[in-house]
Amino acid sequence: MSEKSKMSGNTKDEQLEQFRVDDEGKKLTTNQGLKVSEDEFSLKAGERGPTLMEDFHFREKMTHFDHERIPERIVHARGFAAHGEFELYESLKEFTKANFLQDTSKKTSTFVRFSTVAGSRGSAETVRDARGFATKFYTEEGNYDLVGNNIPVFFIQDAIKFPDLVHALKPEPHNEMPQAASAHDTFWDFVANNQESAHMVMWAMSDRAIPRSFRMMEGFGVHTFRLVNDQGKAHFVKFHWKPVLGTHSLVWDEAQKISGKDADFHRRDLWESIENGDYPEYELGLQIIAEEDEFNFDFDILDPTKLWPEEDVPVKIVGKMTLNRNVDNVFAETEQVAFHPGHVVPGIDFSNDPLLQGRLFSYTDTQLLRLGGPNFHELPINRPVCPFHNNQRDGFGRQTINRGQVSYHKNSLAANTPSPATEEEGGYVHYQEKIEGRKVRSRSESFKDHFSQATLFWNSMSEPEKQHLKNAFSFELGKVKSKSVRQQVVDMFANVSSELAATFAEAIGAEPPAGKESEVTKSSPALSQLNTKKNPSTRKVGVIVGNEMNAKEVSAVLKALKAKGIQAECISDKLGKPMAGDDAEIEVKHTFLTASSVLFDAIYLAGGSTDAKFKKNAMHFINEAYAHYKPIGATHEGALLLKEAEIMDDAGVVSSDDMNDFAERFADAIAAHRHWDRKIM
Ligand code: HDD
Repeated sequence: MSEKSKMSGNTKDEQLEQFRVDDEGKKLTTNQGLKVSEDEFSLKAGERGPTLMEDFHFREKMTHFDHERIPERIVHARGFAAHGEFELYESLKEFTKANFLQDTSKKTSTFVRFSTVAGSRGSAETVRDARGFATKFYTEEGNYDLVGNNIPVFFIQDAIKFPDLVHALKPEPHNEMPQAASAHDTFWDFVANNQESAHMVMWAMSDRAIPRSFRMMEGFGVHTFRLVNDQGKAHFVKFHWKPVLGTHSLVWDEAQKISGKDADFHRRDLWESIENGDYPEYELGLQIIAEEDEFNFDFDILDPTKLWPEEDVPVKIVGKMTLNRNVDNVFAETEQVAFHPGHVVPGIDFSNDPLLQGRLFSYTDTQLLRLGGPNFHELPINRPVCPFHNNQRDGFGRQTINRGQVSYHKNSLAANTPSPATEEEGGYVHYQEKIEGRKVRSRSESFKDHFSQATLFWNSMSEPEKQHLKNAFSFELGKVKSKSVRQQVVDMFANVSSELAATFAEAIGAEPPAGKESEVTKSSPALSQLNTKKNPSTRKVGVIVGNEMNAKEVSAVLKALKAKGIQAECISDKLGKPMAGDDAEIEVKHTFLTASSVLFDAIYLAGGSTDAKFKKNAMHFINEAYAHYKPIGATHEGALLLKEAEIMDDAGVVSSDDMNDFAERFADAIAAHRHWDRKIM
């Protein structure tokens, strides 16, 4: 293991260390430890003769290779993960007895896997989709998994519909198209015929579904859970992760282009940030509702298609997670990690949300297939950092060597051990909720309002965000071939907003929607990304440099940007150092062929001499960045290009002869993320 990857005091990291192996500098052996003398040629009867069965090395090497793949996750197949630590700001003793939420001096190791939902393991990452945000806390009382998404609500209300939802969303079965996209008939047919999906569809069509980075998206536990304190008192809770950098998105045209230019855009961003020491941080937030207030809302708090508006139930920020180490091996860690919403610790309990209840079955079931048997908890990444003892034995890949003759409970031969722990000893006791009812297959009346919060979401959007929603619906339904499905969706979303439905109806040639305007006028400002934190830190600027540029002054600008955490990478017509004298800090990392404006947050035209071809390439960068509302800066001869593009005084376009003034104003423009106030259709 490299020195860098050691995290002192991180209990999970210390445990993983026992399993790490460095092969570099070692002799090649078989899996039995036998040193191998030849690895290029199989054993043959004569140089030109047939290969022999007795070539055990060939057989072992080939057999292992033949079995290297495991089934990909049925959903969330495409994911990327990192290790981290969670620290608590204040004790939550009042609400929960969970050990890792008591003591502010204690750090808990975590492992987070981010993912898209629909695409296969090799699909592009900037597609329109929800993102998984699954966190494993390795606590002293066992693993606690918060298996959430970056969208706070879900498409359906009952887990029994999950296979239908996923069948409709995934590529269509007859031709396996389209990959990692909801823009097709079966998904929208499902939506129109399962109208509880309305609220989440609004989120999925919004900018939230095309995040700029895993580091800049929120996470939500979605369901209502319970916190239980040491007095046995319970509160309802919703979990939030709030990114310290704020919540930011791509624009659709950019997201599509990135899918081609860099299918690994999000994992690269996460990986590089951690390698650079720009550790992603997320604050943990709780919304808490007293049990007595369960029925004081105009929605059912057990309904997973509903959020709790932050203005009504404030988010209490209680701690922070920092992701500070990349994995050593993607398969061993990211691929083999097994999350489960049912992995809880004392002090955290479930609610009767029917979606959550079904999830409690599905996750173990899927791991049995995916990870090949019941011993997946023994894989290094899944092992708790506390000891575990029970009477479970055997099965594929068993690693633990349980000693002794007893593997049953109750017994006398081992003094009835391992024995259940009392509550005082840390034994998990389920919250004793009183339940009365008839066995029924039905939806509660209180789950039947599908549109109010979809309208709340619409009402909360800024004008640019509303425009993006209109465009997204027009795009997605424009790809739907069935006229009937298109019309059904128009009529459905007329219940959310007639303005929205009328706009996309026109774009897709559907009849204007029938139906009346929603009566919901409430909005929740917390839902708009325009109100998020604005921070220039870790933003990436593409610096276009020509020959004989003023390297000294440009270096000063880059230094000033760096001081604000902004990263600059130079682009030109060839790699190396531009003919700029001897300033070592200007090094061209990308050419016009290998870079693209869509891979940067902002473009800086740093001047220097240019020929016609160079100018054409630079103009392409400028026009594209402009169309994606990105900050554009220019100094020296770069300002001439701005003039030529006729965008000199436009929103988010900065130029100056004074380098200090320029760096300040350009950094502000970068912090703003996007400049919507441009005349772009
Ligand atoms: Fe799920 C994976 C999140 C509903 C069944 N889910 C999975 C992952 C995340 C979520 C983040 C990837 C974990 C990882 O990185 O390994 N799922 C959610 C959220 C839901 C949700 C936030 C709604 C609130 N899921 C849901 C339902 C079911 C499932 C209703 C089935 C009843 N989910 C699965 C699964 C997966 C999974 C099939 C696939 C791989 C895995 O579990 O480990 O069992």
